[in-house]
Amino acid sequence: MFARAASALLALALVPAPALAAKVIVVNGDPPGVGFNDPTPATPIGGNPGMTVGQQALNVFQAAADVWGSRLVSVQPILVISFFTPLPCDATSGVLGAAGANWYFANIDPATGGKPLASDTWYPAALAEKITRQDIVADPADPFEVFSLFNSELGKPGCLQSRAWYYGLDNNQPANGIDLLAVVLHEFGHGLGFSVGPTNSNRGERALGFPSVWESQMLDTTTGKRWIDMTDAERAASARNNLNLVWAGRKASNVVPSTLDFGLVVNVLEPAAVDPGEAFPAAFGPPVGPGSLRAPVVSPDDGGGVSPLDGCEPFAPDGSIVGSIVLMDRGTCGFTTKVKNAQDAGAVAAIIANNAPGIVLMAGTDLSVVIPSVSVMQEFGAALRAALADGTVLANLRKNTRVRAGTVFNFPRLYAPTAFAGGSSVSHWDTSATPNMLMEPFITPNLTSSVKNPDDLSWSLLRDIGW
Ligand SMILES: [Ca+2]
Ligand SMILES: [Ca+2]
Ligand SMILES: [Ca+2]
Ligand SMILES: [Zn+2]
Repeated sequence: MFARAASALLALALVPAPALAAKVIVVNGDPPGVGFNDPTPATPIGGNPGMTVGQQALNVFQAAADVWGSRLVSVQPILVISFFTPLPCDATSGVLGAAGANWYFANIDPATGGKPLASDTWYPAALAEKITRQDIVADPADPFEVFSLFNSELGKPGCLQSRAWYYGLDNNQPANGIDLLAVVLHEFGHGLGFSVGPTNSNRGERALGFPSVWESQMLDTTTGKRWIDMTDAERAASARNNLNLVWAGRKASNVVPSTLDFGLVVNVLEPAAVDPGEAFPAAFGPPVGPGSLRAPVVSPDDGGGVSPLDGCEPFAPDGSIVGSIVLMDRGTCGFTTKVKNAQDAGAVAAIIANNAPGIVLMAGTDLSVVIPSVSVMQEFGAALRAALADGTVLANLRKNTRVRAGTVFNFPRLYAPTAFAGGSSVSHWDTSATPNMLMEPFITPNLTSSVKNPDDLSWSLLRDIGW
């Protein structure tokens, strides 16, 4: 994800037009035979009537453009140059797409009927044109407000070869399909302004010394400072302050209760000295129910393998686990294997402690899992083990009706893992948001085509920056 920072430009006056839904125009940047011009015959699928792969791709992009266009208001058309091109990829993981504002503008005077931009502040091109109500041309040969790239190699040998783009418009992709519509909606979101912009979030440095329009709404909940008030070093540290960097904009915060589920918490009842731990639901098995699941926590020895605490081997069927919440470490085997081993020994729930910093979300499918399971952070797992070493631990696993998943102080978290991830850190929602949001850094299977609450938070963030 990269974008140019243009230097400040002077404005052109234009005749104002009435406020309308924005027109988002997809510009096909592909050469003959590739991507949008791929002539390979295709069968209509999922509401997409295209008869070639290229036509189906164009239809998906236009659908994404229409979703965003119907939500945003601007008298200026938004030109999105789009390409299918090889992006970094291997057999099991890869970059699906990348996008950004094609230009950032600062200090543009408004046209008639327009409004001024905050001074000395970078705005993504489409938003700058919306607010100032004019076409801002930095380079007549490159008039696009948004650029976007999509991986042309997906599904080919060596690039996520077991997967394929799904061209339907109904979010109904098969298990191996990647919903192109969701990916395009996500990438267009970046291009329209879901990005910290020209501020370098790795080093905290600003382009030409100006903050981006994001910085006044980015709050570090550890220091209580906003990015706009930080030094470069403080911003770089905040970009790595896992779970403690939030979007403090009012519009996004207002729709948190209607959009995000309650968070999960492990409350330790005995011993009282252990603080509660945030918990993250597994993708398999039943959800944690509405009531409290109260039980002793145990950490039984599984008798073998790489570690006796990893739950990868079946537990002895001696009845000692029956009715308990089983604590296991992440690693060595799949999450469903661990939870199934606990279930088979009579556990009522399972807690998997991460073996690395940050959050792990437990993926997997196993319809025979009938007990709820959650992951917790490494530190909390260590606190539980320390308490177990001293004696009995009694806990309840429940929804936290005071905290929405993926928020602090009701502000949604931005993705800020301890190990900075270029292209992912800062300019996404944190993965702890539940249900999964469109603008999380990794695609998830159950996204809708809505960018608005109560399905999604991305439109509300864009409203916070002036859309
Ligand atoms: Ca323009
Ligand atoms: Ca083991
Ligand atoms: Ca999530
Ligand atoms: Zn992204």
